[in-house]
Amino acid sequence: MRQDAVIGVVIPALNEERAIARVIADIPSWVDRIVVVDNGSHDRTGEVAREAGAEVAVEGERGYGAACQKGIDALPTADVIVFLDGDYSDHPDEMARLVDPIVSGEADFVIGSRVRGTLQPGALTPQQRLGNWLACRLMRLIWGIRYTDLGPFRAIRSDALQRLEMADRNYGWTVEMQIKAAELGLATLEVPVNYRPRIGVSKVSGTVKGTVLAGAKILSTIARFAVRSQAGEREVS
Ligand SMILES: Nc1nc2c(ncn2[C@@H]2O[C@H](COP(=O)(O)OP(=O)(O)OP(=O)(O)O)[C@@H](O)[C@H]2O)c(=O)[nH]1
Ligand SMILES: [Mg+2]
Repeated sequence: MRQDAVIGVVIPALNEERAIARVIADIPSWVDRIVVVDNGSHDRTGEVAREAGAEVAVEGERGYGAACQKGIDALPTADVIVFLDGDYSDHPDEMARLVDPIVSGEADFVIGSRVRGTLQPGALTPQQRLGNWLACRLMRLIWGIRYTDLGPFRAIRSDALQRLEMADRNYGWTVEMQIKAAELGLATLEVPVNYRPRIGVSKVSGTVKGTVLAGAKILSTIARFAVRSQAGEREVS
């Protein structure tokens, strides 16, 4: 069934020259296109990715969401889009777990949950685990949805993704996708994925600034959508 669908992978990458070739090498051979979005790296990320066989798109605006959007724009003919980090924390060889429920028609959107899988020591910081837990708890209270993670390794049908009209340009991207998927009633599934410490220097979770900025953006995104959904409910009632 996978061969009947065009599968595209988007890898946002900022200064990942040490990790990116390994990420690409572990992507299953049934994937049709791999787009590494170089987000203004100062190292050889783009060249290394190209040498490893990926297409490279360049996004000048810094930010995880901006990079993901650029990758989507590069894959207009894909039926399924998989998002994967470029730091070798995720296990690309586990991609079938995410893609198979979509090509079989069971799900529109599949999130790899690192909490349900095996987390190697040090792969997620305590602050990240707390932040993820809190975000998922709030989403459950507000929207009644049961997510366990905001994991970056995820797959979605392209037509469903278009309907989400994603807008966030940085750290709110993953949570925005999950909230909008719930609001639109997408068939969503969580599957366990394993997670290991990144290769290279931590940019977000290992720094105080990154942790605070990402945490604040995730919580403010939840608050903004909660207010909007309350207002929407008042309008219809
Ligand atoms: N931080 C950050 N990452 C970006 C950006 N653009 C692309 N990325 C990539 O997005 C992915 C996730 O970023 P990471 O830095 O791994 O974030 P994290 O997993 O929360 O934290 P660490 O792995 O500890 O740095 C990586 O593949 C980055 O290279 C950007 O503007 N900022
Ligand atoms: Mg990472």
